[in-house]
Amino acid sequence: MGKTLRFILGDQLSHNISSLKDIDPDKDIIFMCEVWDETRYVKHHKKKIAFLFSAMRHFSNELKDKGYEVDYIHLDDKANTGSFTNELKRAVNRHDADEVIVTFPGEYRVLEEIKSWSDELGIYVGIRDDDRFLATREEFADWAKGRKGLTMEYFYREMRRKHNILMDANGDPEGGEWNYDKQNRETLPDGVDLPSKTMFQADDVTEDVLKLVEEKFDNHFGDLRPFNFAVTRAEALRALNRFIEERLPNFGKYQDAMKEGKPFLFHSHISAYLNSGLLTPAEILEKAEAAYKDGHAPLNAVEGFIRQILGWREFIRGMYWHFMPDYEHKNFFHAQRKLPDFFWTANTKMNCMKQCIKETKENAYAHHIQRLMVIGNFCLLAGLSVEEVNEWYLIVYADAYQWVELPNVTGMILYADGGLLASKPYAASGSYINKMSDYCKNCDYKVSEKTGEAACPFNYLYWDFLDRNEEKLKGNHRLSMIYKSWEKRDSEIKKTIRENAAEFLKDL
Ligand code: FAD
Ligand code: DLZ
Ligand code: SF4
Repeated sequence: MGKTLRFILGDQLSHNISSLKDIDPDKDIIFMCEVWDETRYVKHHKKKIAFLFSAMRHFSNELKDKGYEVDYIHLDDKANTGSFTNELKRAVNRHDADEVIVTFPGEYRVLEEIKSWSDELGIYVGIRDDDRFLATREEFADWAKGRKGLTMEYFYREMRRKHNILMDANGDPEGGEWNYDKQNRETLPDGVDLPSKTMFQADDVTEDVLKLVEEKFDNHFGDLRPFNFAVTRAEALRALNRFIEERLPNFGKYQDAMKEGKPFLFHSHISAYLNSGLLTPAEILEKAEAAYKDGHAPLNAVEGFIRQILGWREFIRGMYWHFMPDYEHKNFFHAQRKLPDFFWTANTKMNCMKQCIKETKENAYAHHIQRLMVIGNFCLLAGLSVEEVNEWYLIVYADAYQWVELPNVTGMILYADGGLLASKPYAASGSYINKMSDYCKNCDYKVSEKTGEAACPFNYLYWDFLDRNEEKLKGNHRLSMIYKSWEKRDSEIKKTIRENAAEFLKDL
């Protein structure tokens, strides 16, 4: 028998990953590679590349320490051909392997590449399920079958039941309700003590990577330093434990709040660790539920957090595989406007956009409401190109892989799938941003003004968006009240709104 190559992709850094199960340390070789293709299919944020390369290198060292043979190709190795397929070919020849085992990837484009390997290499290529997710693709398809609409809330309830999470002895949801969102919309009062973010010192491995990124990816978006991400499982676990200890009790209450200069608030900041495999969803859910059972965190906080991971994250992945590859080409509103320059520079008079983009540039992170109700809302209202907005979101966040980015962008913020994921567009005027943040008080625009030069652009863009897309949206019963109030508007005001919006969009 020849040798087996166990190929670990950059977002598969889990010691119990399916491709490593039944590994024979005497004969099998673990293969990992840094390749140009993956760094350039979109020009990822510098911090994202640094995080992933450092985490990959640490992971490979841990595997070596466990006694496995690991063949690790560095980006700047002279013979590196720059693609998964060609690097795998070289590895197969080097080791005279007659079998490749890989875990199902996170992106459709990579799956297509993997499917070609068996023919390309002329050997057996085994693709194993990614069992780090709680719902398999088949389970999602079964759940979706025959349903008129796919609603996250119902999927989530099914997952709660199936995995017995936050359920009482009678099989009812803990506390009697499935969802405590009504308690989770508080604004952040002045003087609330915010825990510090968990930060990690760069070691020699990370320093090498930071130098590599400085040298090779200087023209990519984002600030590389300071760099304080966790890059090992042990560090990621420390970040998770501190979240549970210090932030989770307030997570629910302030989940939707935004504050200038405070990017991290009571969120967990674990998505990059979770999506790269340093943490698993099952262990996070277990710790969160235990915090409720021990009386450490209230139900609204724990349920809200569990819903993000067991509900939204699993649902989003299910939607991705259910609707790909068509999903990538959806553009319900035919949105085509070019992404404005300030998405890269943060140089805009709209303070909410400025702050959220600036923090994204600094940290490769923004929390959900910043992504959804500020930046995403603007993209929707301004009719920005679906393709360019997707590319931007895939570039700028350290947690972004297409399986999770695409449904959040095409489905959740842009409604470009025509309502497969959301029952109505998440469109809002400036008053929502004003209610949930303190951005408006430092803005050149006035949130209280609806039209005119000083008016908040979100105000007239909101009505202009609804007006522009009336044909497509007026049949949506969740919007009927809003359209009724638009119809009642004075025609002069409507005209001014349309003119203000046209003027603003022309100058974008
Ligand atoms: P917390 O607020 O602490 O939430 C806990 C966890 O729940 C997150 O770590 C994440 O794993 C999960 N979660 C919450 N909401 C979602 C969601 N909508 N979809 C999937 N998982 C969710 N998340 C990504 O992981 N990668 C992305 O590329 C990504 N792109 C997004 C783009 C847009 C337009 C929007 C609106 C959301 C996007 N999200 C994405 C979801 C969410 O914003 C991030 O998961 C979250 O902000 C990460 O920060 P956190 O770890 O502090 O999350
Ligand atoms: C995102 C990324 C980057 C930037 N570089 C690599 C790499 O060099 N090698 C690698 O194995 N993976 C990388 N990744 C993650 C892959 O893009 C990811 O595994 C696929 O998109 C599948 O989800
Ligand atoms: Fe944003 Fe409008 Fe508030 Fe300015 S006034 S911060 S543009 S919502």
